Amino acid sequence: MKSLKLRASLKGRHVSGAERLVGEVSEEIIYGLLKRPKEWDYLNLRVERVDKVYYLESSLKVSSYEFNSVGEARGFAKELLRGLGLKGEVVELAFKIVEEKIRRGAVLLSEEGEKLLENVRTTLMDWVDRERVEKLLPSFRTVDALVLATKNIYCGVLVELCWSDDPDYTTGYVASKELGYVRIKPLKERGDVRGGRVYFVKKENLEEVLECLRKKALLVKEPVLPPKL
Ligand code: PML
Repeated sequence: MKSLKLRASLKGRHVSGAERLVGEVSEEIIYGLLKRPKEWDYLNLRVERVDKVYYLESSLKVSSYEFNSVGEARGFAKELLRGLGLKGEVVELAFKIVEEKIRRGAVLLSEEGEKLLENVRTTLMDWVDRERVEKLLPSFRTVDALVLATKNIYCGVLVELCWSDDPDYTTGYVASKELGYVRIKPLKERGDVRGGRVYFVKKENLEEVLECLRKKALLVKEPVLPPKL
């Protein structure tokens, strides 16, 4: 297999990242990646051979909730996180981290709210048949985020909180083994460029989880979807 990773920036600021894990590199795949960033002045595309790939039958189970305001949507997301056993102050910290600034990669927190690591990237994941999955999901962001969150949970992340740094994309999600992939809209106001990811992990599993997130190549076969998304 081949791993393709694209990173683009504008005036020194990261604007787009995308990756694919494919049998063969085609012009179409490269072109598809190059079209991703809206605007850039630096773009890097890295191609690497990957010798061992693991397969997963199905993604996290997807559900979707839409609210009238960011306040209500965040309230719902916070309730989900508290329902998983996280303390109120730790949940608030996770939200503060995502909305604090534009970040590269995820911030890893322990269940007690201790900051374990920053700038962590989940990498080497894709769909077995991406083209088919693209037709089933509402946006390319969902296509990427669902496979990323599925890999996170597979690797031992307990809970993930995420929303995009794209000012036009306000849907975010909470993901965990128990909850699945819960899409929540709007987790931020339109026009806001802040966004990011927080992963909760057990401190004692940190090294193992990181090794998996960074090194284990994973292809997912089926997205598990509700009757209506
Ligand atoms: C991102 O852009 O990195 C986050 C995307 C969140 C996708 C939420 C969804 O539509 O399912």
